This record gives sequence, structure tokens and C-alpha cells, in this order.
Amino acid sequence: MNSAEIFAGFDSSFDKASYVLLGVPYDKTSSFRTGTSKGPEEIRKASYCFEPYLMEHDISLNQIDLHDVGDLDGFRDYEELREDVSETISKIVSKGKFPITLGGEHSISPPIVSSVKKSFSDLNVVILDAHLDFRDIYEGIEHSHATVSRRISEIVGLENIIVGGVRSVSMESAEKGKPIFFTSEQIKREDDPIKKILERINEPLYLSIDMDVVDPAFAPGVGNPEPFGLSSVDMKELVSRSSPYLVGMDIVETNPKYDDSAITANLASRMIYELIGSREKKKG
Ligand SMILES: [Mn+2]
Repeated sequence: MNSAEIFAGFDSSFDKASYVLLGVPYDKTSSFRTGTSKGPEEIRKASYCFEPYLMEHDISLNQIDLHDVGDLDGFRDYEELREDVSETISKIVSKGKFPITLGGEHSISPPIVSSVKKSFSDLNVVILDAHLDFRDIYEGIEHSHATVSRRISEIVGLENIIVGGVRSVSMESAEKGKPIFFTSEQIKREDDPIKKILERINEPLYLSIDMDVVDPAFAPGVGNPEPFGLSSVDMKELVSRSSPYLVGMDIVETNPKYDDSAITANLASRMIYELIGSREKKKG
């Protein structure tokens, strides 16, 4: 990768870095609109849009050691993806570094969670997603974007995940055995939704963000746009408030094919700035 292709300013060595970013441009199971494989590239491009200094947190990303390992790509099948992703994430997490993964479709998240759990055995997961995605099998596929919260619940336990921002649930998942979830309306109504979430589950937290949790007005470039979602400001608050409790994050389902003016890539990119800035802000 040349320097123009890395996420902005993420040019420290792997060994020095406290945050390590990678892309997984995988979109083999997308059912409605394909194209999330271009997500990591566009999110990196958008990352050059912002000032490294974050005024709200009084810190500059230039003061922090950040590394971009590039993309993991070219998988023949899901098994190969799982192996490569697990190897990279385990290397990052076992060295005490914070992994940030850019998708790609949401099916990349379960292998990440599984690898993070090797270092944090009591791991809890917050998924922000318009869709509950709790089907067991979707279109004959076990590791699909539509089965993500089910697969993650099998890794960390059903009681250790919360899905936030939901406004679409399949009829079979609506019946029983589903994870705790908050609708986007509940999240918007709550003064401090992260406090509400932490009342139900403990730290450490892994955060998985499907960009379709955001309203299509603020994030049109997704595979399955769903109206009545969160605003970009709601999203920022969620990331900022949860950041001290996090041990890893992914941000998936940005689909540049439908992303006029790179609105969604821009927001995804800015969320990464927000994550790091709010975690690292000057104390006191
Ligand atoms: Mn979704």
C-alpha cells in the first residue's frame, strides 16, 4: 500500500501502534444490493477529509500511534476468510492493541468477535443495526449478513449481546429466543442509551456497527436501507459514550455504489476519528 491508500495518518509501525485498522472487502452473501467490497477503499479515501485535531476532545490523531495493515482479500470461501481474519485479529488483540475493521458485509463480524474473545473471555457485544439479523440460515447460507447476531450470540452467549437501532425483524426471529434489542426510537428517546445498555450487559464490549442503523437520509450507501433510523449525531454520541468500554470495533456495510457524494463513507470514516478521539481525550 502506498501512503495515499492507508487510512489518514495511520502510518506508525504495527509494533508501536495502539490502534490497528484493517479492511475486509467481502460481499459474497449480500442479498439485495452488492457493492460493499468497495467499502474499505472509499472509507479510506474519505478519511482525508477531516482535520486530525478533534476540537471536542482536544486531541490530534497525529499524537497517537495508528497503523493500517491494508485489506484482507481474495478468499475462495468463508472458511478462508475466517482463517485469515482470525489470524490477523488475534495478532492485534493479543498484543494489547485495539482492532478497527472496515467492511465489507456484516458476515465478517463473527470471526472477529470470536478472535477478540480469545483475549477477553467475558466479552460482550453491542451490535448497532437496523435489522435484528437473527435468522439461523438465510437463503441456505449459515454465515450470511442476515444471520450475524445469531452467529455472534453463539460465540458470546445470547445474554451477552444487545442489538441497538433495530426497526426490522423477521417474523420467525420475532417469536422467541431472540437477543435483547432496542429499537431506533428507544435509542433516540433515551438521554444516555449506553448507560441503558450497560445496565443489561457488562464490559468489556465489542462494538459492531452496520451503517444501515443510521437513517438513509444520513447514510444512503448501504445494502439494505431502512427508514426511521438514527441521525449522524445520534451515531456519534453512541460511539463517543461507549468508547471507554470498548476493546474492538468494526464498521460494515458501507456500499459505495449507492453512496452519492460519499455521504456514508464519510460518516463511517468520521466515526473512526470519533472513536479514537473520545477514547484518548486529554484526561481531566
Ligand atoms: Mn443491517
